[in-house]
Amino acid sequence: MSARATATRLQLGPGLTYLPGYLAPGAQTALLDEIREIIRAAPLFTPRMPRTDQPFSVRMTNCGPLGWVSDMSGYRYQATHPDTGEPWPAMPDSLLQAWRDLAGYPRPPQACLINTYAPGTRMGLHQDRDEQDLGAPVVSLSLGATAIFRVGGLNRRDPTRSLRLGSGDAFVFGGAARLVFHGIDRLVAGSSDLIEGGGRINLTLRRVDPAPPDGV
Ligand code: MD6
Ligand code: FE
Repeated sequence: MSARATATRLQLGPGLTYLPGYLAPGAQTALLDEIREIIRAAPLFTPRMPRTDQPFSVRMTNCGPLGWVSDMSGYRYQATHPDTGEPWPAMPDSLLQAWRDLAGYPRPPQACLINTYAPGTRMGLHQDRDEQDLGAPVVSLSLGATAIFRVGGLNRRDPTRSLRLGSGDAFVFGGAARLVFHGIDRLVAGSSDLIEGGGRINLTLRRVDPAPPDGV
């Protein structure tokens, strides 16, 4: 994947890095093809909120040794698809390369959560805190329609700011920002024709297992 190693890295705050246009158009198409292949092997599922059983509006799948799932029994990582019971497909080299380039962390990612958005879907304000290794960042890559991404602070009620995440943009949450609240308010209609129907895909690469005692 021809990621732009020289992409602009905007430091939005301690631990928050935004790389607009990190993936060149050809790299976006190549990655989208790889994601479609993964979805064929590990079909999209609709996660449900623990306790309330309310469905998410976003449909998901994963690749890598572990995948993030959510249902009545809670949020967790597991090695198999919740519907098919099969192991998740392998993480493509392009994603491992993006992690090496952006994470600044010596161990490889263990999970890539693939979130798919149709127009009209959103993702409520949340923290990513189901990983035991909070020393590793979360690396996000977006494809397709631009999303209005809201980023706040460590408390749900902290002030937030909004950012437009476009196709090919990368975002890294780490260090002091690893547990900030964030969410997707909406997609911007007509912003991209990479994905038919104005859809969007977001990939988040994560390290899950506890860090060894030496901190790496
Ligand atoms: C999304 N992203 O962009 C949702 N989480 O669709 C996330 O929830 C996210 O972008 C952790 C780190 C970066 C992210
Ligand atoms: Fe998140």
